[in-house]
Amino acid sequence: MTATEQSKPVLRRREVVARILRDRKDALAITSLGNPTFDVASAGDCAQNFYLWGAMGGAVMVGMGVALAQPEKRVFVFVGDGEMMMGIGSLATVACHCPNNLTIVVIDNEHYAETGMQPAHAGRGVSITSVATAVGFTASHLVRTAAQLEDVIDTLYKHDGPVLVGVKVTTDPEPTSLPPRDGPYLRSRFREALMGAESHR
Ligand SMILES: Cc1ncc(C[n+]2csc(CCOP(=O)(O)OP(=O)(O)O)c2C)c(N)n1
Ligand SMILES: [Mg+2]
Repeated sequence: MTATEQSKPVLRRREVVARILRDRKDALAITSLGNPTFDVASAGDCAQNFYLWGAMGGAVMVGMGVALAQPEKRVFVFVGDGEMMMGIGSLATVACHCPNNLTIVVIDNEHYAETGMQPAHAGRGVSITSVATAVGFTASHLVRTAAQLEDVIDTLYKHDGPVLVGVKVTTDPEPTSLPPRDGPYLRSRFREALMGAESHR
């Protein structure tokens, strides 16, 4: 395989997210705006999902708060590479707090797909997984193939400490998959799933 072939992503984002969440049990999922929200909804909308329809750059910090408040549950944050770069400093904050149940999955298409596929940092030599390592993550992996994804699944669910995995995916269009958009409804649904029906009274 040539260097050019190797650098062209082959994984489809919907398949990657569906695989990661296949055996999620009671794991929680926080998503960044746009396509990562659609990926997670496509894998199965449920009360354990909390979608951020805005707040670009904030998803990792929301996920860290949930992880610290729910130490018995695995908390996944699915973010785009653009979102992750906007909130890149949040990785340092995660490393400082070191929640042992937080897993960040960067769906890295090297573009801002949602707004028209403008080229982003990750396609210009910026390595998000290297930033995670540099700030102190003890598990940070780059995934380019289905086999590499299988190799990290256990780590994503079981690593004792924050995990970041960057998954290089294609820019191929995916089918529309729109979950509920109503913020108060999503908040109440998520809270009830964690704390019971009386929690918001
Ligand atoms: C503060 C802010 N700046 C810009 C936008 C516009 N915007 C919405 S989604 C998006 C691109 C997100 O890219 P990425 O996180 O990589 O997700 P992708 O669609 O590529 O999967 C942008 C720039 C926004 N919503 N908020
Ligand atoms: Mg992107």
